[in-house]
Amino acid sequence: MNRRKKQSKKETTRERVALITGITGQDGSYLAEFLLQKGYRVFGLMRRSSSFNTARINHLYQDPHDPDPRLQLVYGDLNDASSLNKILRSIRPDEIYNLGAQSHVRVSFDVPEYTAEITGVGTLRLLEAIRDSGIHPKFYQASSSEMFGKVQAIPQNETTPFYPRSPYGVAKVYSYWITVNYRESYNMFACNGILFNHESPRRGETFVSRKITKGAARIKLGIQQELFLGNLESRRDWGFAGDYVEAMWLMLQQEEPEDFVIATGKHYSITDLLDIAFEEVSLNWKDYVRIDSRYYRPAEVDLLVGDSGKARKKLGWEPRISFNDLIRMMVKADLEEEIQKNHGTQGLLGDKPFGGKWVPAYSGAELESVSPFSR
Ligand code: NAP
Ligand code: F7E
Repeated sequence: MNRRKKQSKKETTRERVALITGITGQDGSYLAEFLLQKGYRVFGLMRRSSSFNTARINHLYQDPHDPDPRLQLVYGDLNDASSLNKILRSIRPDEIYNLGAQSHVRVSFDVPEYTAEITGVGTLRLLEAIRDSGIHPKFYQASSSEMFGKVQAIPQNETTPFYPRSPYGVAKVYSYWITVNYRESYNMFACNGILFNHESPRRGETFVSRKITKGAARIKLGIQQELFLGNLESRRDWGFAGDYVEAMWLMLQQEEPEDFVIATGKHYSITDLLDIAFEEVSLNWKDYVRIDSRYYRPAEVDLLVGDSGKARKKLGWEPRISFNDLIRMMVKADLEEEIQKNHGTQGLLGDKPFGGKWVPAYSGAELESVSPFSR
């Protein structure tokens, strides 16, 4: 408690340093923007990849030869404790945001062990690295509404029991409890943000929202003919990622570390999402959507809807962007991106884009990897 108070006092007088794991992901990119605007020096932990994985943060990139770069990327991996130790000792961050994860629920059934390693044990590695380094940063853990799984109450809040329905959900429950345990055992300022689904034009292309908005845009442009989806009945509480990263930061600015549910409190089905996305391109989704059972999960989460009353009251947080506006924004962004990518041509949103001649070597089914063993 005293240490925490002293820490907050110090923070007002010195430049704040943040470390983000998962900086190349959707949330990492929005959070990096947000913290840079607040004057933080931001370090991003990035894993080595044979192809570039920095598309979402290229606009923030600063030449490392710059005498005072505000954003710096460091190689590391949540699977590699020695890299985490080294990074923490050299950077000595004031705040750590653990957003890195194998974050795809369907894929977690294909790679359950890897998901447990990164999404679960990765959090423990980071917490241990904090202890080993002897620093006292505030710690944010990206917990998930998927932990509620087969929901035990509607809506879900901070006291709702967990019932995860996927290897991903189970791994997140581990990370949630190890974060609570380190808070209670070692007096760490460690918080869980239990975030419900949040999307944006930067959302990974195999999550259902982006798959649909991209599919609608590509179908409108004549690049794709069909869109293959799984279960259209499930319902989710979808918000805008840009709103949600602010909540992460607010949690770490409190006097005491606590866990918070972040959600809009409204839920919609996949068919609602389809209605809005295809209406934006003046098409009827029923003419294009096909069901592919490979996109079903072995165990589904039927309904998630959060009660973020605690965050609204204690953090003063609320979502700004509505579901309708979010999906329309994503479709518009995908139209622009596809036009740029496919011919750099503007103004081709007529009935027969590309003169109706361009034959795509691509079908919607390729958007999401599927396992031959999947049901
Ligand atoms: P995302 O776009 O899938 O980003 C995941 C990030 O983790 C990427 O930067 C990825 O790097 C990185 N990563 C993956 N494996 C790693 C490893 N072994 N070591 C280090 N980094 C690794 O996910 P997101 O939507 O931004 O979500 C951010 C976090 O919030 C995740 O932990 C997710 O599980 C959680 N969450 C998300 C939602 C949501 O609706 N978006 C809701 C609740 C919780 P690459 O770019 O190299 O793949
Ligand atoms: O699926 C159904 C699917 O993959 C949403 C992650 O960010 O949010 C995300 O997990 C729903 C599910 O997100 C397809 O069965 C139908 O019911 O977009 P999703 P998710 O599983 O809710 C939570 C909060 C996280 O923490 C995760 O990291 O849509 N659905 N057809 C489909 N889903 C996908 N992906 N693809 C389909 O074709």
